[in-house]
Amino acid sequence: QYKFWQTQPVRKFGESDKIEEGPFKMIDPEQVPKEPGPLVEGFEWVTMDITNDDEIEEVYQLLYGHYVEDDEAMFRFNYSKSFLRWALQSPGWHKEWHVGVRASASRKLVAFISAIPVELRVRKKVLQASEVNFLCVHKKLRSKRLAPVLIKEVTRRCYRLGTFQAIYTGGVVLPTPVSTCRYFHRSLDWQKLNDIGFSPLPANSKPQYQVRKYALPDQTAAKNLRAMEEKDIDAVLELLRTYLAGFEMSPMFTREEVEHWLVYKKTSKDDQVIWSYVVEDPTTKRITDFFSFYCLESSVINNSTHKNIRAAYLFYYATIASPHITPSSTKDTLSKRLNELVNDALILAKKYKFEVFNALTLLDNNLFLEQQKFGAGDGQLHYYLYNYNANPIAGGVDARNMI
Ligand code: YNC
Ligand code: MG
Repeated sequence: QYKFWQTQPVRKFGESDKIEEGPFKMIDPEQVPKEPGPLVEGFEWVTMDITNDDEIEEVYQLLYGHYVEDDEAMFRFNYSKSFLRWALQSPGWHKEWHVGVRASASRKLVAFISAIPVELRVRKKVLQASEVNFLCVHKKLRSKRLAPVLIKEVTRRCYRLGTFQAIYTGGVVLPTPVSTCRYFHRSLDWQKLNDIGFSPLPANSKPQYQVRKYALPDQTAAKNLRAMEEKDIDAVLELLRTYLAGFEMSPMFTREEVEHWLVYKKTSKDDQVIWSYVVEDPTTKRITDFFSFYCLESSVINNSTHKNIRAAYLFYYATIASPHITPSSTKDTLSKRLNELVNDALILAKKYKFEVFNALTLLDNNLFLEQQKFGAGDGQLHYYLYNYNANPIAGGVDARNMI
C-alpha cells in the first residue's frame, strides 16, 4: 500500500494531532540533481511551451481524452485552452514547471504535470509553495508507475528553483489530507442535466416540478452590483485579504494575482474564463462585496445528443458582512448577505448559459448551499501538502476551513 507515497515527505495516516507544524526536511537546491531522472525506454522528458499554439493544443488534447472522470465514467473535465493559459501562466509562472513526456519515435505527448508558484498561509506560517495540477497519463500507459516518476520530476524542478513545499488536490485518498471538501451542484438547466444522467428525477416528482424548483429571476437583486473592472483591483485585494485571514489556510494574494485570477480583459483573444462582480456603495465608493465564478466544461462521454456540459464553479468571494471584517456583524447578517450574492451569481451564470453551478464546502459556503438549492455530489476533493506537516483542518459543511 502506497509504495510510492510512503517514501515521500508527507504526513502519515493516523499521526497524532497537534504536532508542531513545519517542513519534513530541509532542501539544499545545490544538492538537487541538475538533470531529470531516467524515464522508461522509448520516452523522453520535454518542457511544454504553452505560449506556442501547437504545444498548448497537445496539452489540451491529452487532457481532453485522458484527464479526470467521475466514478461512473459519464463525464470528463474538458479544460479549454483559454482556461489552461489562465491556470498555467499566473504571476511568477515558470516554463520549466510545465512538464511533458513524449514518445521518442512518434513525438506524441503521453503525459503531463504542472506547477505554479503560490504563497500559501497555513495558520500563522507563510510558505513559498507551488500548486501542482493537471497530472495526466495517457490511458494506454496507466498502472505502469509513471505517475510517481512525473511527481518526482516536478518536485526536482520545484526544488531546483528554491520551492520546497507544494499544495495539490485530488479525488483519491492519499497520505494524508490536510482537509477534505465535498462538491455541491446547483441545477440551472435541470432538463439537460436530467437528459445526460446527472440529475435523476426524484421519486414522487415530475420534470415540470424540478424545472420550477430551479427557476431563477431574470434580473439580479443586489443594489449596485456590476462587473469587476481593473479600477477595482486594489479594493478587491484589500477585501479579499481581510476576509481570507479568517480561515486556517489560504493563498496570500498579490495585486498582480488579483488582476490575473479575477479580471477578465475583453481585449484578450482568449474566451472568457472568469466572471467577477463587485458591489460598490454609491456614496462612499467603497467595494463592500465581490464574488467570482469560472467556466469549466465537461465532456459527456456516452450521449448521442449532448456532448458537453457547461459548468460554472464558484471561485473567490468576500463581503464586509463577515464578522471577521465587521465585528458588529453576526453570522445571520453574513448568511443573509451571502444568500443574496450567490443567488445573483446563479442568475448571472444562467444568463451566460451555464447549465450547472458547482461549489465546494469551503469558505463560508455552508451558509448558503442548502438555501440556494445546491445538492451534495458524490465527489470529494482532498487537499494535500507536500513536505509540510500540518495538523488537519476541519472540513465539511460546518467548519470555517480554507482557501
Ligand atoms: C493523484 N491524483 O497512489 P502509491 S489531481 C497523486 N495524485 O502511488 P501509476 C496519485 N498520486 O499508492 P496511473 C494520484 N493518482 O503506490 C494516483 N497516484 O504510493 C499515485 N488519471 O502510479 C498512486 N489526474 O502511474 C500510486 O498510476 C501511484 O497510471 C500509481 O497514473 C495516475 O493533478 C494518474 O486523475 C492520476 O491520468 C496520472 O490515473 C492517471 O493510474 C490519470 O501506476 C486521470 O500514483 C487524470 C487524473 C490527477 C488529477 C492532480 C494533482 C496531482 C498531485 C501530484 C502530487 C504532487 C506532489 C507535490 C510535488 C511538488 C513538490 C514540491 C516542492
Ligand atoms: Mg503509469
